[in-house]
Amino acid sequence: MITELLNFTDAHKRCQDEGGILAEIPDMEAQRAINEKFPFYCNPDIWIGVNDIEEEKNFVNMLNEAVSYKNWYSGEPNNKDPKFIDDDGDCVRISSGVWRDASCSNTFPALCSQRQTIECKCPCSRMKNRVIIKNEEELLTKIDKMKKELAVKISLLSSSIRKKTCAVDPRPSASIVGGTISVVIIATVVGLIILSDLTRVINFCWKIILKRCNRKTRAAQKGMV
Ligand SMILES: [Ca+2]
Ligand SMILES: [Ca+2]
Repeated sequence: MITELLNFTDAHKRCQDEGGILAEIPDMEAQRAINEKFPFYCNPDIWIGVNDIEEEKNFVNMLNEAVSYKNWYSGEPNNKDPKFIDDDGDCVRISSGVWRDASCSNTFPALCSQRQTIECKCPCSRMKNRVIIKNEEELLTKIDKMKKELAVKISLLSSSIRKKTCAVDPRPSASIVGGTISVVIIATVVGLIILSDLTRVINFCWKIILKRCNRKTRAAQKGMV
């Protein structure tokens, strides 16, 4: 709701500034709700998003669509505004809970809706601050500037972050440390495997030695006999 007294055009612009448009009343239920929220004995008339500016008696909403629900006061629309005799009545206001066509130059509060406008059917919040650069040189300068702003200083990254980001680590210490750690890990694993089987290896060798000793002993005994 725009409470400031504005003419029809300015009221619509203000609604657009708020992200909407001058509101259309879709049905009787909505009209009743509005009349309850803004009782006529407390408020002046209110602009709504209905007009016949383009074609007389062809009342449309702010998207230039035909208006299905209408709530005219008896005798309206008459293309007249008692306060502006010389002007046409091409813009619609709620007055005492019903509609009157009135001069668009008149000033009233306005009822806005959040419906998007024809000029901005895409997400308005994103398009609102867009900057269009048509000059190629200016565009390239802007891209270079953004690159510098977004560039990451690789030298400040830790080695783990470098690996995650696939950034090359040019530091000699990184490759030396990495190589040393790899060798230590491999040596440790191999050592553990050997240690775990060492007892079996010793027993196996000891059995072979004993067998050979026994054979030699038996051969010697046979020779003596
Ligand atoms: Ca009219
Ligand atoms: Ca009228």
